[in-house]
Amino acid sequence: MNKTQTQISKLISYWLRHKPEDGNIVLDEFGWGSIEDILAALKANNIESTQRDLIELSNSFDKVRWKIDEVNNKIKATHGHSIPILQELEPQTPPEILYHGTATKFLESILGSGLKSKQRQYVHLSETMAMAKEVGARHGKPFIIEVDTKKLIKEGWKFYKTEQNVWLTSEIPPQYLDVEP
Ligand code: HQG
Repeated sequence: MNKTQTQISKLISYWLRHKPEDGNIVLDEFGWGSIEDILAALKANNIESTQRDLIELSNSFDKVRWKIDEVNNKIKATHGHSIPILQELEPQTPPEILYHGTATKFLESILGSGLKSKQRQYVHLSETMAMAKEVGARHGKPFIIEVDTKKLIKEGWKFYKTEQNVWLTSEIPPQYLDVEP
């Protein structure tokens, strides 16, 4: 993916996850928007693109970020939302341990107030330590927190699996986190 492609994909993800109104895009309650609207919003930014281009762009990512419905010509972000969307997915039983990748500089605060979703609707968890490490490295020196999902499910937490091993859940208080700084 060249730089321009990266910029285009970030712009689309920004509309789909955070600010659809900036692109005059209307998302439904599940976060779906019409591809036509996205293409029009790109055009308003002097970017000529087609549905096929969007599919190719999506397929070029290092991980799944968008879901494209080619029958109904719709697109949605699979995760990362700050705008509230309803989950179409049923909650699923995750592996007994999931991992949250963060940065060492956040540890003290996480130990005090737990894992917060911050700007996002959900806390994001990974199935593998390797992926959690990558997620954490976006913020600084990575640190991986193990999350005991079995215990949380007993206490009523729900876990949603997005397309590619990204799990979404609600905020987690510190007593449920296995953190040894
Ligand atoms: C941290 C990317 C202080 C949290 C990724 C994280 C993911 C706290 C940061 C997805 C805290 C928020 C989401 C507390 C949590 N005090 N810091 N109490 N609780 N934090 O970017 O999970 O590549 O909003 O640990 O791969 O890093 O864009 O969340 O470090 O799947 O598709 O606050 O975004 O996906 O950062 O990333 P973020 P995240 P894409």
